[in-house]
Amino acid sequence: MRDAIGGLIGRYDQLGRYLDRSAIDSIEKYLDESSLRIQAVELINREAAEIVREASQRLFRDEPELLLPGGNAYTTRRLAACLRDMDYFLRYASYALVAADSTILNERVLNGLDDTYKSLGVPTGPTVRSIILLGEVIVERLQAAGVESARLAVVAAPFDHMARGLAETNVRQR
Ligand SMILES: CCC1=C(C)/C(=C/C2=NC(=C\c3[nH]c(/C=C4\NC(=O)[C@H](C)[C@H]4CC)c(C)c3CCC(=O)O)/C(CCC(=O)O)=C2C)NC1=O
Repeated sequence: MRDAIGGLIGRYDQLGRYLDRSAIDSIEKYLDESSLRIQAVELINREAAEIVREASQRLFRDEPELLLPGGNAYTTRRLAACLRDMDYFLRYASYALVAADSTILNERVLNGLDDTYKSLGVPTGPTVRSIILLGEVIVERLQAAGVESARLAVVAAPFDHMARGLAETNVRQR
């Protein structure tokens, strides 16, 4: 597991170089964003269950056939697996948010996920959508708490990363 500062220092160490202007700029950016990252993670920790519920309700409102016979989230067992997956996405996004580094998402979440989903018939499109909806619900709650919209790309980033990663492996293999 890597974080933004550890990764940056590692790169400069490997080159045997002092931190230059661009390194200092990235560190300053990281520090400027840090209170927002903490605020987002605190929100997630406090409201994880409601965030998953809200995002899943939006998903099933848009795609009600998932819950009907023949749908992948049909039966309580599969619905529970779907909500659990959303909870995984949310928890790992919170780690990536404090780390300011999305590498952990590749290693722990995305690696092999597409194959698992294919073998179980879990549809990629709606799963990608569930990830984006989780990010949207959090962004809306932070906006409601008074955070400027322009600063919220940082919070959406890990969700975008997972959504893109899952959508891309899917496109590549088709
Ligand atoms: C921490 C990293 C991690 C992830 C991400 C993960 C995902 C994951 N989701 C699974 C199943 C599943 N995932 C879903 C998800 C959905 N079905 C839908 O229609 C919706 C679109 C969607 C929810 C948004 C479902 C329904 C299953 C059960 C499929 C089945 O057993 O038939 C499985 C198969 C094994 C199991 O059921 O536990 C894995 C490994 N496991 C992990 O360890």
